[in-house]
Amino acid sequence: MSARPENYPTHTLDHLEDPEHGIRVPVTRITQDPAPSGAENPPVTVYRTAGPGCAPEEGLAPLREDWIRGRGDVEAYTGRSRSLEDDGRSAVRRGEASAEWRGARREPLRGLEGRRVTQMHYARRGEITAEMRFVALREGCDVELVRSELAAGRAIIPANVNHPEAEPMIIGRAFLVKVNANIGNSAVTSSIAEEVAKLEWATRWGADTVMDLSTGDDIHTTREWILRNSPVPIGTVPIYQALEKVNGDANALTWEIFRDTVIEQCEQGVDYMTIHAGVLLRYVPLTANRVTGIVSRGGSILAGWCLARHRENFLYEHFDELCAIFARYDVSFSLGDGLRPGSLADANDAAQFAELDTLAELTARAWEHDVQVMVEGPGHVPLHLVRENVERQQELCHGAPFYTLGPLVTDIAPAYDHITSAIGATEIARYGTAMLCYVTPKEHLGLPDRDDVKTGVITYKIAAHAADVAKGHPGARDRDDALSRARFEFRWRDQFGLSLDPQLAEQYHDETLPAEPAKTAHFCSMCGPKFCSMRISQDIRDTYGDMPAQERIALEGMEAKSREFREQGGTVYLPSRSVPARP
Ligand code: IRN
Ligand code: FE2
Repeated sequence: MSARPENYPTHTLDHLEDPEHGIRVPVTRITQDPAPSGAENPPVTVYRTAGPGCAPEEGLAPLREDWIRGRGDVEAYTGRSRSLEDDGRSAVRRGEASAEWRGARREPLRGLEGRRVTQMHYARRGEITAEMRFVALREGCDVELVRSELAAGRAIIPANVNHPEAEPMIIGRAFLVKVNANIGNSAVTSSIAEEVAKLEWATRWGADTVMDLSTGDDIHTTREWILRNSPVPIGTVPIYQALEKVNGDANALTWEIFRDTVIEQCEQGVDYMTIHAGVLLRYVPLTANRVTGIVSRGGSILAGWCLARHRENFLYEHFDELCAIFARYDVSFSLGDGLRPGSLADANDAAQFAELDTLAELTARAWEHDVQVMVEGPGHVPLHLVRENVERQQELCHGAPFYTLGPLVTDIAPAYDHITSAIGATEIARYGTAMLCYVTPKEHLGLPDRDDVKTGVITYKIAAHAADVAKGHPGARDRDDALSRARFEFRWRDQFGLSLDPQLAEQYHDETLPAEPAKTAHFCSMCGPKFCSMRISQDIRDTYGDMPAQERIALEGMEAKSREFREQGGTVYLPSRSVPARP
């Protein structure tokens, strides 16, 4: 993998600058050719998640370190991670590659006793942090909007004080819709080096956050390498690691084991954690008659624990202690939807909505500690029931950001569930969901490989972007307009460069018109040179440049097409291979 993850020759790494506050936000600049008239086409600036790139053994520069220490409310201490160091940074022990950690070793930081070092806390006190300025520049909005949304709990900046490498980003309905990509090893098929490569790969295609769902050996080491290399916030589901610590025996889980696991992850720098604290003992029977029962992994672990011990979920019972821990590292809650529906039949049922009521209660409790919160959502939901999910969550949880897994709008398309879920994701984002958890083509079938990760991320970028445009987010359509102009002016390279997957677009184009001159030809293989609607429209524009009435254009356009058609001998389809490339 190249150190600079640019996707196309017309892409370069650039920066938006706030020199007064010493803030530089990496962006991708996409340059364009001039129009046929000779007029300049300005470069298009695109939100970038891939960071500056780095060597995996050295990690990224700690961008936020001075900001965090400069606030004077944290202390360095000898944390748990220190004692786990041999298992931590020493080497990549499995997989083909073996690499020594060469980067800096830092003591973990935490808030001073009694201090809340969360972005929500600063926002509520009226303080503008460097993280907020970074985000405002990145989103192209006023920093006061960032502060007030954070203060109200309607947005979060996941930013653990021990993940200074991360570039601040914001999750909230007033901002661009974000996409999360899950990665995670399985003992059989993946190595640490592969997980770091997956992280780079996912951010290269635009993942805004990454969740490390690793299980099995080397879980601590894998996470360490991922964090030190990640320019995006990292999320985890700590119950997975806690379960490893008791050798997979859910009944042996205790609050203490869970708490220590959480602290270990706080010290490493995990930015947000999925906590399935809404799976209450009394809700479990509500799933008994479902078609697919409990499909959440974390949800089923906790439901099993509650039933076996006939006790209330220890995450619910100890929730305030968890809040106190999160407040000292600025870890955000992602309140897990352990009872989410796993089939259309189970959508919007009593179990799902009972849990949502509890997640709303927990949101308010976390806010009392100034801890940032987002709330997780479904799952599988038929299209006509999707909107109700986000509206209900927004109302009950007082606007806390919603973070959903799809939802899939049909159950009949395994191998295409990136699509079934992106349909639901677009709908739910349009009505206010702030972040979408991607689904890959391997959902329900197996572990995603490199291609699946890319397909999942791009599919979800489409859903998120479509929602941004539909919401009328300022400037959201700029890239569409630039690409459409490039298409209209037959600037093929610009079309590729402006697209989400430039190489694939170019490859598809070249499959039918491989010759170099075809890149500047005023047609494509879909219609051929004679019937190209874009070219005809251009001819119309040339003829009636001063824009007569709409009817006139339409009429002339139809006449022109009809003329072309007759001149061609009235054949509807031309074999594409017979199309001569223009010099
Ligand atoms: C997102 C919304 N609802 C669930 N998710 C994601 O699913 C969550 O963020 C995490 O990545 C994964 C947790 O799955 P389980 O443990 O709930 O199955
Ligand atoms: Fe599913």
